[in-house]
Amino acid sequence: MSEQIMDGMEQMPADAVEDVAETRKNRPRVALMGEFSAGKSTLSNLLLGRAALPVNVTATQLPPVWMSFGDKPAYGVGMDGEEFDVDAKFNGVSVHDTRYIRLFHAAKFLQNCDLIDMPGISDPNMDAAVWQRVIGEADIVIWCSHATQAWRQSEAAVWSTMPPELYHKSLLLLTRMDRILSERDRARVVKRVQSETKGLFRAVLPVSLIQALDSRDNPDLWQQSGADVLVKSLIELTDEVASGSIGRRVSRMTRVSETLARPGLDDAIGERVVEKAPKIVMPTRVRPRPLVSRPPQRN
Ligand SMILES: Nc1nc2c(ncn2[C@@H]2O[C@H](COP(=O)(O)OP(=O)(O)O)[C@@H](O)[C@H]2O)c(=O)[nH]1
Ligand SMILES: [Mg+2]
Repeated sequence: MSEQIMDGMEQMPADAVEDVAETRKNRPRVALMGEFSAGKSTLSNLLLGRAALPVNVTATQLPPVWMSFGDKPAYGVGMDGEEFDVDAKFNGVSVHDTRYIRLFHAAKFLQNCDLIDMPGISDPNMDAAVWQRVIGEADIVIWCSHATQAWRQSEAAVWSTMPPELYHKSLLLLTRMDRILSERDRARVVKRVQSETKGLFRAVLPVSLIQALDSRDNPDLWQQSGADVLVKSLIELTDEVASGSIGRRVSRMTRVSETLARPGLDDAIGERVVEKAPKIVMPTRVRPRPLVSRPPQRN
């Protein structure tokens, strides 16, 4: 099973790309959110099976990066809806004048859903409007939180401003679990966060993204990293959203008129979706798995 999933995260042969890109245009959109350096870009790279995004960007924050299946060149969309070319490293692209970057990869994982890598929520230089204007386009949120200081007040405060319809469709990832050395402490942090976020997420999932990146060819280590449960939960969730068994994006109808009025915006944003009444789905309980202990890292 893990092998199948890992296989599903490889790249596609070039001749198949166009067909697939055309067949399922309206994929569920998964926004990756959390504080700066919580592992959002590392998670995107893990899911895409390649270093699509720079990690640890310290000097300048990137605007939201919206990734879809395909092989078109990347481009930026300005605040006025105008599209412009960007280079592979997004040089000169600023969070202040770019609404989002569109990025395409023929990664099999992107057949399930689009991913939107969001700027960190805690950067004092970043206006909350940057992520607020994109969140209305998301169906699902994966919130990344450092396990060593998980679910800070600042995170809880931002999450409380999100539409409650997102709660049962969103996952809380405790990243950097490798930094917590004893199994007892890892279990404790998961339990604490589960109780503090009751009803706010579908599941709390502990993961070490670094371990997952290192263990793509080793099913046992892959499972111990937490990535196996994470990828399965995510595929289950995107399937439910895609099949309509749980509702799609909440503020969609209001935003459609807004976005249609703007010339030059990406087609995918202006598309019209018939809203379905959301069905209540009970949170899936996923038991945290013990992670492999690593020797303390010196740095
Ligand atoms: N030890 C450890 N480091 C991680 C983990 N996930 C991410 N990192 C590191 O944390 C830093 C910030 O990650 P990044 O993905 O850029 O965070 P972002 O700001 O949320 O996009 C990078 O140096 C990553 O290698 C993890 O699970 N364990
Ligand atoms: Mg990042």
